This record gives sequence, C-alpha cells and structure tokens, in this order.
Amino acid sequence: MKVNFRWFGHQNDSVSLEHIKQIPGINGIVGALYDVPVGEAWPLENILELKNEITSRGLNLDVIESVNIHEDIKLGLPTRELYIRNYQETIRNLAKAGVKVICYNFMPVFDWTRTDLAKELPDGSTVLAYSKEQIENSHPDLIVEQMENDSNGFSLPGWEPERLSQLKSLFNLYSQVSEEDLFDNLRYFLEQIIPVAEEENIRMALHPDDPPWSVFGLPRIVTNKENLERIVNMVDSPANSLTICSGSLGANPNNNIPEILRYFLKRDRVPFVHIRNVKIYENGDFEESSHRSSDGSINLYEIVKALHDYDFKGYFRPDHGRMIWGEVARPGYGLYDRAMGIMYILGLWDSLEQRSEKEKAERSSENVTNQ
Ligand code: CS2
Ligand code: MN
Repeated sequence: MKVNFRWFGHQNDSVSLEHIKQIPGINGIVGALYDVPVGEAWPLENILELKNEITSRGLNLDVIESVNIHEDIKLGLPTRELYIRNYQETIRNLAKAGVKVICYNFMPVFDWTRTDLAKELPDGSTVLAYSKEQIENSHPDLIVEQMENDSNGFSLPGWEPERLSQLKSLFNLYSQVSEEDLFDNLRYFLEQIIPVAEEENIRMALHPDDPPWSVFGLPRIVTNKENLERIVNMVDSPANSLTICSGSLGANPNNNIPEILRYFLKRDRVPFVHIRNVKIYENGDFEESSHRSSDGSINLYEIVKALHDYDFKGYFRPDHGRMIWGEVARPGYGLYDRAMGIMYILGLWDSLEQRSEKEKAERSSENVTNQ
C-alpha cells in the first residue's frame, strides 16, 4: 500500500512539500495542474515541471487527481468530440511523465457539496458539514446569487469565478438530462478513453459522487455498489477502475463501504483509495470527523482490513481532515489532521501485518514439528 498526500501546488497550497515529506511512510503526491482550463489538453511541459518539483523532494507523482471532465461530455453535446480528444492527449502526456493512476469524477456542475466549510466541533476543531434541509431548500438561482457574492472561492470546488456566469445555463441544460442519459454519456466517454488508457498503462479511477445522491435537481449516478458495477462493466478492463472514497460513498448509510471495497478489490478495479471518516445523523445531515473509527460512522479498521486481506499494492491518501491546532489552510486539506489520519491508517495496517507475520511464523514452525 503506497501512502500519498494531496497537494494543490505551491501557488495554491499553504502546505509545503517539505512538511509533507516529514509524514512517516509517505510515498508520493496526488497532484494536478490547476492552471489549464477544463477541457484543454495538459501540456507535457507543465506536467514535467510539476513532476520535477515533486521528485526533487524525494516524492513520486504516480497519481493525478483530478483531470476534470468538460460539462459538454457529461451533457452529451456534439462539442464533446473535441474535449474527448483533448482528454486522450492528456492521458498520453501524463503517461509520458510516468503517471499510473488518473482520478476523475462524473458529477454534473459541482464537485463535493457542503453547506458549512467550518462547522465547529465540541473540541474546537472545524470540519466540512452538510445540512440536508439547507440543500433541499436551495433553489439553483439562489445558489448562483450566493456564489457570486462569495469572494473566497473555497465554497466552489472546481469553479473558477469567471465560469460562474455559465452556472445558470448549465442548470437549464441539465434539466433535460436524466440519470440514464448521464450513464449513456459516461459510456460514450469510457469507450473512447479506456482503450487509450490501456495502451498507455494508465488506470482511470472514477471517484464517487459526494454526497452520493442528487443535489439541486442535478442527476448523479456514481452513488452506490449497483451503479459502480454497471459502470465498470461498461468497458470491462482494469483500466476502467474506481477510486473507492469511504467518506463520499459512506455519507449514505446504505452503502456498506468495507463490503463494496472487498467486492471491487476482488475484481481488481481499485487502484486508488480515499480513506476518511464521516459522521452521519438520522435526519440525513453529516459532518466530517477525525479518521478514527469511533469518531465517525465508518469503521476504518474494516476498510484497512479489507485492503490488507487483498494485499493491496495500490495507492491511498487520507481524504479531508479537520482543521486543528490553529492551522489556516484550504478547508478539508490542512496538514495536521490528514497526517494524523495517515498515522492511524498505518497503525491499523502495521498491526494487521504483525499479526499475519506472527501467524505465518507459527504455521511454519507447526509444519516443522509435524514433519
Ligand atoms: C474529495 C473530492 O469529495 C471528496 O471526497 O476527495 O474532492 C475528490 O477529490 C474529487 O471529487 C475527485 O474528482
Ligand atoms: Mn474522496
């Protein structure tokens, strides 16, 4: 299991590579280019520049998150052809730079959606939180208005301010797109992308929708085991794989994450895992919590156990963490709590490892005695 850490680049991230390097067990950075507009091909030169910056600190750049997908692809518009060609070129360029896994998502319009970016917990830490009622009562027009007035940009994952004007027209366009249409548009994309990924030895790893249900009336399909199964079967190849994100899928208590993880590990469709915890309330609200199992609703021990049982050789990263110890950073992406998340996960992993080593040694000494 390779330990990774998401980093947004020296212009966009208050966490430095030097500090990330000090996290025990760290192997690589999950990175991306943030100055290429969605839909354009990523220039090889810029990818190599990012790679050199990271490798010169002794870290790898094996995983990219995310190469975002242009809305025209998700909408199934004729202009998608151009954006799909650009995406293919990006895959080829990333492969040239030695990248192994590309994480992406297929959520219309928004990436993760929350109603509070700094909800205070009783211990004084702050977390990202979601109020079901607040989302259900938000009309799309109102959202656009709120966003236009919000200058810090943090509440708009994936939304550059200059694209805000497109929001209204996107809501209109998506009102014509059903979930079945979205499945069709994903299939169309995969059919053209996966052969290129195969050729280039890259594994595409689709991230689940966060939260895994429709928001603001927009269709969402990457939401549960059944749909994940349908998607990996659309183009049956290890290149057509998944990012299993425990916090995203886990916001729906009907999703049994360890079970889903085991199922797709068995099928070799999990090159990348996001591990985090989330605390779910009965009314459908949720908030993020520390990684520790007892702090949230997800059993992280069972998740790490599943990875260990399958001798997971892929990549994982801690996902969002709390903001603690006065750190000022991008919500969800501070250094301290995510580093503690890594230590908790490695603690679970190491104890499983020790136990299986011990069992192996006991078995072989039994064999010797029996002979
Ligand atoms: C995060 C996302 O919501 C989450 O769990 O990990 O920001 C994720 O990085 C993107 O949706 C992947 O494309
Ligand atoms: Mn995630």
